[in-house]
Amino acid sequence: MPPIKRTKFKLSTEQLLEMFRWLKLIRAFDERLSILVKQGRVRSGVYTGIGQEAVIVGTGFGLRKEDFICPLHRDLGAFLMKGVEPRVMMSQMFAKVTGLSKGRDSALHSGVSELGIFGNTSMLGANLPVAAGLALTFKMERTDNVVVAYFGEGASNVGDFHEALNFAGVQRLPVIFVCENNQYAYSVPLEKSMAIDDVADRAESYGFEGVSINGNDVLAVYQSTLGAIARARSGEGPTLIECKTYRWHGHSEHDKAFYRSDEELAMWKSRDPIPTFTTYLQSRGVLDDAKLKEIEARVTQTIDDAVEYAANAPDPVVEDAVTDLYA
Ligand SMILES: Cc1ncc(C[n+]2csc(CCOP(=O)(O)OP(=O)(O)O)c2C)c(N)n1
Repeated sequence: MPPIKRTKFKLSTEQLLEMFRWLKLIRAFDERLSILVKQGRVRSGVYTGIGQEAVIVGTGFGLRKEDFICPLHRDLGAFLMKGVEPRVMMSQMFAKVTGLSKGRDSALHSGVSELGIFGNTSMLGANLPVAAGLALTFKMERTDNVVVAYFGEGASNVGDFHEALNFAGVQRLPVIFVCENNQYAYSVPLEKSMAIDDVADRAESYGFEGVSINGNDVLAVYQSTLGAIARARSGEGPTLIECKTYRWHGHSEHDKAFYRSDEELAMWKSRDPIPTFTTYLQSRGVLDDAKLKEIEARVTQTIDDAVEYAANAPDPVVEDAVTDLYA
C-alpha cells in the first residue's frame, strides 16, 4: 500500500477568495437556519454544521460536476458547493414546491443526480455502500470520476460502514470516505463509542490508507482530498480522510447539548476555521478590509434573497404527493 504523498498545490488569489466565500456562505446559511427554526419558519429538522465548514469546503473544492457526493444530515453546504442554488436549498428547508423535493420531504433526503448529489436516507452509514456502488459504476464505465462520501464518527460504528470500506478496498474503487469527526454522535462522546482514537485507523484493515487531519484547516483538508482524488482518478483506489472537528450547536437545533462543558465549546471555538483562514489570507495580502466587507455583504444579500424567495414560494398541493412516482 503506497503511502499518501503530500500533494503539492498552488491556488490563485481568486481560488483562495473563492474558498473563503464558500466558508462564509455555508456558515451564514446555517446560522440563518438556526434563527429561522426558532422563529418556527422552517419545516425541516435542522442539523447545523457550524464549526465544521472547512471539511465541506476543503473536500468539495477539487470536485468536478461529474463527480458524485453522498452527503449526510449536517452537510447542506456540500449541496451548495455542488451547485444547488441557495434559493432552492432554502426552499427545501421551507418545504416549498421550489425546493429539491418539491415540498414532499424533509431537507435531509433529497438528491440531484444531474449535479452529482446522492439523496441519503435516515439510516446513518447507509450512504456508504451506495457510494461504493456509484464508484463501481464509474470504474465499470471507465470514467475517472470519483465519489466523496461523508459520515460521522458515530456512523463509522455501524455495519454498513465496514461493508462499504471492505468492498471498496477489494475492488480498488474511486471513492473518498470523509469522516466528519465532530467528537459526538448525538450525546455520545467519541470515547464511549470507539475503543480507538482515530477512525482513520479503520482503513488499514480494508487494505487502503486512512489519514487523520485537522478538519478545521481548510487547506489541510483540501490538500489531503487532492491526494485522495488523484489516487482515485488514476485507479489506485479508495482513501479514508478523518477530519477532526467540532459542531458548535447541539445535534439538532432542539438539542441544548448539556452533555458537554462550556470550556470544551470555548476551546473549539478558539479553533474556528474561518478566522484562522481569514488571518492567513490577510497575512498573504490576498484579503483586505474592503474585500472582506464586500464578501460579507454579498453573502448576507444571497441569504436574504434565498429566505425571501423561499418564504414567498408556493406550498405543495395534495395532488403533488403522487407525482414523480416510479411505477
Ligand atoms: C443506523 C442509525 N442509527 C441511529 C440513528 C439515530 N441517529 C441519528 S443522528 C445520530 C448521531 C450521528 O452521529 P455521527 O454519525 O457522529 O454524525 P453527526 O450527527 O455527529 O454529524 C444518531 C445515533 C440513525 N439515524 N441511523
